[in-house]
Amino acid sequence: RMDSKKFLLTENIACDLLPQRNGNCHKGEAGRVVITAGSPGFTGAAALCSEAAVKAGAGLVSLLTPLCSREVLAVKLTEIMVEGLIERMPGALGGGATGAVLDKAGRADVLAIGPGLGTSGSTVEVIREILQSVEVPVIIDADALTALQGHVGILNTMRAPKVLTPHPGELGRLLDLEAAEVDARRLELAGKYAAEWDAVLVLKGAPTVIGCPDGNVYINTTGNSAMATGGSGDVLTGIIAGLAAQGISVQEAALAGVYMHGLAGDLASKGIIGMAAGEISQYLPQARRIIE
Ligand code: NPW
Ligand code: AMP
Ligand code: MG
Repeated sequence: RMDSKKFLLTENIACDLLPQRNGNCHKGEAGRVVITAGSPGFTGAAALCSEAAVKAGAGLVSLLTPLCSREVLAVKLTEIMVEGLIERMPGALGGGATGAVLDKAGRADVLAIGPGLGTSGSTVEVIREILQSVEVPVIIDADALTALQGHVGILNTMRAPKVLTPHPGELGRLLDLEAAEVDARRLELAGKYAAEWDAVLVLKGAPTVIGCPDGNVYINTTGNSAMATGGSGDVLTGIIAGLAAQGISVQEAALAGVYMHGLAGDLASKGIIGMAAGEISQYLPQARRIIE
């Protein structure tokens, strides 16, 4: 049986993991992120995720979204490049989207996939095809996790290093367990399935726990209940992608990212209920300064 250890995820650990930047670097060296996210009614998830990657320090962020969501997102997002993906029906990705995402991701440092992307049949197929072929590190969240329901075997055939960021409902879907049971067994399940899937498994909640491929588990010490608001998780995905693009491993990015997300949420909300998820991103530079 694997000897799994448990650690508190503290500021010192996060500090040691944060990416360093050369004073003379240019945007292409500061990390290229590709995000595949959004669909009608869920454009906010794509916007929150993309903006968080910028505020986590990524040099260039591209958003690939179903064609019918492209214009609204291009209006919403200023620093982010927005491209439309071919659709089978409005909001449902067509087969040609797979190659477009793989091509773009192949020229980037990291891919994040899932926030607000939708769960229509053709979208789910495209997500699975992308995961089976992608070669750059990938952050798998939200609807990309749901696309793996009944297909978790894909995780063991993937070549790319990967981070999964489920809440208990999403991990429960993959394991055929109730969310309440996942919540109650969070430490055990995070370590067990991180090892089984050779993935970094960020099981979100209070507290968020991070299982590593070696079976070790980190317990986060930042964050508060003001973060229980729509879009908080989409922000976390953008942070982890933004950090992973800056030259650290997916495990380092997941650990530093979870810590920074919670700290930015603490700074933004001051523990007072009524924060909007996008405010977390605005406090990321300050959180980074505190940790460094
Ligand atoms: P219940 O009934 O609430 O108690 P889903 P989702 C259960 C996008 N978003 N945390 C929960 O139980 C996302 O990116 C877009 C959360 C329920 O049965 C996704 O693409 C936004 N849930 C899509 O919406 C802002 C928990 O899991 C189920 C839980 C759907 O994502 C919002 C919910 O999971 C959102 O981010 C826990 N700790 N424990 C936007 N502005 O565009 C149990 N559950 O059905 O995957 O729904 O997480 O909202
Ligand atoms: P999602 O459900 O995908 O939007 O993710 C929610 C995010 O907010 C995760 O990062 C959670 O850890 C965080 N969060 C939600 N509720 C709390 C809470 N009560 N305390 C701390 N963090 C929370
Ligand atoms: Mg989510």
